[in-house]
Amino acid sequence: MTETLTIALSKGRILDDTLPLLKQAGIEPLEDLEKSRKLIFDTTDPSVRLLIVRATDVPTYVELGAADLGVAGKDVLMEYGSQGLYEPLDLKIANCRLMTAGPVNTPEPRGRLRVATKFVNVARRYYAEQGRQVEVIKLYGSMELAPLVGLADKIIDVVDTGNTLRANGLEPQELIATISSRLIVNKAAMKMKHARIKALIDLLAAAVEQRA
Ligand code: PRT
Ligand code: MG
Repeated sequence: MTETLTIALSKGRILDDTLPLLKQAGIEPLEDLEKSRKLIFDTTDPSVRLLIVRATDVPTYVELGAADLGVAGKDVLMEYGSQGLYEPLDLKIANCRLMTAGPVNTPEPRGRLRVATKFVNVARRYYAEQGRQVEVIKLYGSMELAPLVGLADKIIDVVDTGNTLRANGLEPQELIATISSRLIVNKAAMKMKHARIKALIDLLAAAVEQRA
């Protein structure tokens, strides 16, 4: 009997960069995921299916066992808290940096710093480690706008080229973490389906090596 495996992915850069790795591990979706509105896909391996979820929801699906495995950015994992998950492999894809950013040539305010971000847990931890008093403002997107309209002094966001920051008169400032996407695994699945999951991790690790 072949155990089934469910893998949670998000559309966009994670999907684009993960599909070639899965292909090398012998897993290809049976239809074009970007073109379809479906959220569950069969693959060339009849025992493997793919789920499409929001990037920030991948850890939830995997920790709670709705998916056995998933691919999530380290930024998302830092914010979610990954003690309920295994993180056995750095896929070295969707690389970027988690950074503070603020208006160009603007001195920091004297009092309490206001920081807008969707990474509120990361932000609180980062400034607490520095002993810095901050007010963290939760946003769900378009963080770059916040300093321009006086909502916040700084933002914390992921940066790749920095073009989005520059286009809005902001500059990258402090590096919080270098980010890549990780394979994550449900803890119970890792026990119950160990041989199967270990074999897939090994194939993906080889695919990552080959890409490097
Ligand atoms: O878009 P959605 O709200 O559904 O979720 P998401 O933004 O978390 O998902 P997605 O697919 O955009 O990103 C998935 C993962 O890709 C993130 O968790 C990161 O680990 C990683 N990644 C790599 C990035 C970027 N590069 C990146 N550049 N995620 C987001 N961006 C954003 C950045 O914040 C900026 O607004 O893309 C914009 C362009 O970046 P620049 O610096 O090149 O201009
Ligand atoms: Mg996005």
